[in-house]
Order: sequence, then C-alpha cells, then structure tokens
Amino acid sequence: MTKKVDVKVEAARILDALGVARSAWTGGDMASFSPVSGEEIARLKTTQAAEVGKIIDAAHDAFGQWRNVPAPRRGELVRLLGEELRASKADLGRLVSIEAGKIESEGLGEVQEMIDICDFAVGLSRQLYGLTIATERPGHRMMETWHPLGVVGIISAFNFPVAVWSWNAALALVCGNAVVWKPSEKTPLTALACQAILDRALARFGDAPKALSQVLIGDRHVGEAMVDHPRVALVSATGSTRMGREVGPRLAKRFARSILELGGNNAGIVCPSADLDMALRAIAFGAMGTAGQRCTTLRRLFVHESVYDDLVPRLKKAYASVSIGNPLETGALVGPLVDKAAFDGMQKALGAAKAAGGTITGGDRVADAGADTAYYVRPALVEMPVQTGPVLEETFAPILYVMRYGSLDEALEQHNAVSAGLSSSIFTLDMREAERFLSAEGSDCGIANVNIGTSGAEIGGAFGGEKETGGGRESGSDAWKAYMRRATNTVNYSKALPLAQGVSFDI
Ligand code: UN1
Repeated sequence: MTKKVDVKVEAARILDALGVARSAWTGGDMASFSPVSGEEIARLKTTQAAEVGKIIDAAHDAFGQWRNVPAPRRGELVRLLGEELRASKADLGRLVSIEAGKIESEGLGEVQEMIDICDFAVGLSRQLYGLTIATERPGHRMMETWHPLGVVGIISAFNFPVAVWSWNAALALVCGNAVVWKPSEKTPLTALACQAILDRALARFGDAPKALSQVLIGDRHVGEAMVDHPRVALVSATGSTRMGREVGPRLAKRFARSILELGGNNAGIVCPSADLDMALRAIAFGAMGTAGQRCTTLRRLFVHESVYDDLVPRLKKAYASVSIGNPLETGALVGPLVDKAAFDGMQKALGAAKAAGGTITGGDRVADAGADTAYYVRPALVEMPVQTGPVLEETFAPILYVMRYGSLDEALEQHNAVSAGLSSSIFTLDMREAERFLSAEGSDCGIANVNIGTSGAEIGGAFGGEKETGGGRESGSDAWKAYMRRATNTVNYSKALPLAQGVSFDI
C-alpha cells in the first residue's frame, strides 16, 4: 500500500518550497481544484480587469529598458531560468501532477520541456540573424534587422500549464520583449510557481526590470482586457478553437499580432507493412497518454484492412489492461480527467458515436481510483464504420476512433477531411507511402511523423498546425521571428542618389 497523499498539504509544501507567497494563494476569491481528488487546494487572489491596464503599462516600461540590453545578455537571464528550473524540477513537476492530474513521468517531462526551450533560447540569443541582401544600386547596402516587438501576452491551457508558457516566455525574453501571462483558471498555482522561479532568476541576473514578466490570475475578463490592450503587440494563445475564434478577431481588429495554437483532431494511418509492435506502443501513448488531454493526442486511427484484425484486438487488450489511478500514489499510466465537464463531454461523444454505429471498448468511469469528486476513466477505443459525427470533432478526452481503409488514397482523403490540422503520423516501412504522406499531397498538418505517434514533439521543431488549429508556430526552428519585428534597411555609402527601378527625378 502506498501512503495516501493529501493534495492540499502537498501543494502547500511545494508552493512554500518554491517561494510562492502564501498571500497569493490563501484567502482569495478564486478556488483552485486538484483533478487528482477533486478537492479545493487553494484560494487565489485574482487580478481585476481594471488593473490590467496598469500591469501592461508596467510591462511596457520594462520592455523600454529590456530592448536595449544586448541579446546575448538577455540570454543570460534565460540561462539562469533554466538553472532554476533544473533545481525545481521535482517540485514543479509534482505541482503539475497535482494541478493538471498528470502522471509523475509526464509532470517531470513537462518541466524538462521547459529546460530544453531555455537551452534553445540561450543559443538563439546569439543567433537572431538578419540577412544582407544584394541591392540593385551601386554604393548601397541592404540588410534586415530584427528588433524586439513589445509586450507579449501569453494565454495558456490547463493541459500543458507550464511548458507552453516557457516556449513563449523564453523566446519572447531573449527577443527583447516583456511578457504578461494569463494562465488557465484551472491551473493558476503552477503559474504562480513559474513566476516565483523566474523571479529568482531575475534576482540573480541583477539589473533587469522587475515587470519583465507578470501573471494575471482570473477569468476570461482579464484575458480579454489583455487581448484588447493597445500596448500588447502580440498574443500567443493556446487552447480551444472556440477560444481562438474569440481572440483572433479581437487582435485582428486592432492589427495586433497573434500566434494561435488551437484544437487538433490528430490521426494516424497504419499501413500493411507497419511494424505493428512499434505502432501499438506509439498508438497507446498517443491516444491514452495524459488521459487524452494533449492537443497532440491521437484521436483517429485508420488501419489497413490487411492488418486490422491483427492490430485492433491487441489494442483493445492494451485498453482493457492499462493502469488508471491517482498519479501521486500509484505508478498508473493514466491519471484523471481535469474535471466533471471533461467527463460529461467524453460521455456525450461516446453516446453520439454509439448512435452513429460505433462499437465502444472502455470509456467507463473508474470509481475506485480516486474520490467521488475526481473523474478517472478507462480510455475508450471506438470502432467506427465510417468517419462521421463526433469523429469529426475534437473531444478533449481519451477516445480513439478506429476505422478500416482499403487504399492509401482513401486514407489520406479521410485523414485530411477534418477542420483541424495539428499533428499526424503514418506507420509504414514502405518509403513510397512514408514520403507521400510527408509530401504536398499528403498530411495537411503542421506536424507529420513517420513511425512515431502524434504527440510528444521535441522543442527544436516549430510547433503548431493549420486550418482551425490556427496557423501559429511556437517553440523551435525560426518561430522566434514571430516575437520580433523586421526592419529592412538600405544604406547609401556612395556620393550619388540613384533611384530604384531606374526612376529619374532630377530637381
Ligand atoms: C499541448 O498539448 O498543448 O507535442 C502541447 C506534445 C508536447 C506539447 C503538447 N510536447 O505533445
């Protein structure tokens, strides 16, 4: 028997250890709950929408100073943040488990993802390269320079409560910006913890402006105040497509920039030549990992008719036997759903799938894994005759819809026939199939993989997707460019003034 963990006591221990002031999370007006037990674990002081202007003005002043700090020196702050995160990894990872319900290894993995992006951003701080461009005029030089943008607003979701902030904050800070963060109402404690960790890095750094990073605790009204504020140059928003439909037009209206990383309805294709043992493991992690609550979770699976009767029974076995339980007390692979609304949404989708002819394995509530107020479920595998109804929507829960296919043309068409376009995979040992999947006529997603699952991307690549996923890119590759503004500079070092395009204008 493992010892029973009191989530409230454990959260308090961690918050104290990470240096989060008790006044921020006790006696306040917003309750925070742990999905592990469904209990209230803290009462946070909220930011009022009317205060947001002041906070953003302070961030704007901080930006005014920070933009003049040389980028490699800005990188030093992020290097220190990475060091502080290494020192706090166990505590912050456990707080992620308490507040988001992730299993231990995934809570720690999320903090590792933060450390990784810090390392990446430190290197980047010496590589904010612009081009030198050939000019058509003699005695001239043309180049581009990348400048800091301003105040960057970050909106993050409960399911990656800390990593998504760090993808944005680490890049925004080395790029010379100030950040203001509106975390999910479901995971405010981990946000306070990150701010405390960054505050320690700032103290070690020495002369950085204090308001370089701030957190807004509250409901959508504070988020809206941030989105509408004219001094917020860019908002990077991660969450549902519904949220993106609110945020995107508001930003467009004032010509502010956005990075939108919204819903996914990710699919995999299992081809006749696939290594089925490998595919089985990748599918299990992709579909059941994080209790199906990643934006990259595998939600649809197209299995070739020649391997369907081999793979699908094995998958069903894995679904029936996967361990489900309290992530703080057991070594279970599947933790709880975030709340009752998530559970209800899952049941509704399963009902619709059944009505559409689906055959369901799993999906029931596992009552003895937690308290009555926690929502643990057995992940559901649903065999569907065709791709219809709930299969076309993202339900943020562990439901995998499985369908048969006959030809790759047909599978590709079905694969791309949904409104989201985040992540995708193909399982095949046939290079023609693999390359076709990655080609212009293949997967229409921002992430397309071969012989690995849809989830668990590394930070080095650009992360994001197409269509209703929003089109934004965060994290690696050249995603940093979205956090800076580009100036094209032409310098004339000659004694003449030739005009471009051969225009003459002699006065
Ligand atoms: C998310 O679910 O919002 O690729 C982010 C992954 C993680 C990030 C997921 N590295 O699954």
